[in-house]
Amino acid sequence: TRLILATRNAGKVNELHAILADAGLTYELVGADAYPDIPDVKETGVTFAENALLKAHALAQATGHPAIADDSGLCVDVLGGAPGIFSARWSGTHGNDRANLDLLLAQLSDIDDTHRAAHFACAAALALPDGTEHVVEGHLLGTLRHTPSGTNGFGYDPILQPEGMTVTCAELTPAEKNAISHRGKAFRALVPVVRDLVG
Ligand code: ITT
Repeated sequence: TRLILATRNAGKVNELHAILADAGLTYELVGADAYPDIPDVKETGVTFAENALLKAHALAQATGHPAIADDSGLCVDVLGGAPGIFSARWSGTHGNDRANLDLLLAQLSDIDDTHRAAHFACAAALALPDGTEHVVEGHLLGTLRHTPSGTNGFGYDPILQPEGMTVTCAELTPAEKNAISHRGKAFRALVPVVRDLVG
């Protein structure tokens, strides 16, 4: 069976491939790059789950194959959950990780260590061409540093220190991060759903 992953991020494809293989599931997993003629769907949802479902349904409809999509971001308690679904474009330009991180740190400059709780969230959705859908969420709780530390990962990894740790996500190896991350948890939670609905 062919399974489409609604992302152009090769790292995400590899990560999900490894998780499915660990679970003994052997699908032909292909990223959205395999379908260059299918336009990216507008992320008009107001939650991670809505956006993940929008992307998964669009790809399942367009390809005729089961599709998986994820939507993720950083939610800061003292900002009422922002940047949230706007994490990738918090500074205005989509995907400018450094500008996004710098703006967030500036916005939190007056906030002391006891009020810097935040979490990464990831919604992972599976949609079938017949309209069947399922969505799961994973979270990674932590606190935000005042200055970035570490060079691994991407996005807000250099400032999120997971609960119970003394390093940031950007100081973890990819395997260490996957084991605890919002995306790792969501993708692993999706495995039994894929087994049930796709077979
Ligand atoms: P897609 O092609 O898969 O849509 P994307 O990077 O645009 O990739 P995501 O929904 O995966 O979109 O991520 C949204 C933003 O949230 C991302 O740009 C980061 O700023 C932040 N983010 C999400 N997961 C993160 C993680 O594991 N570590 C650090 N930052 C993360």
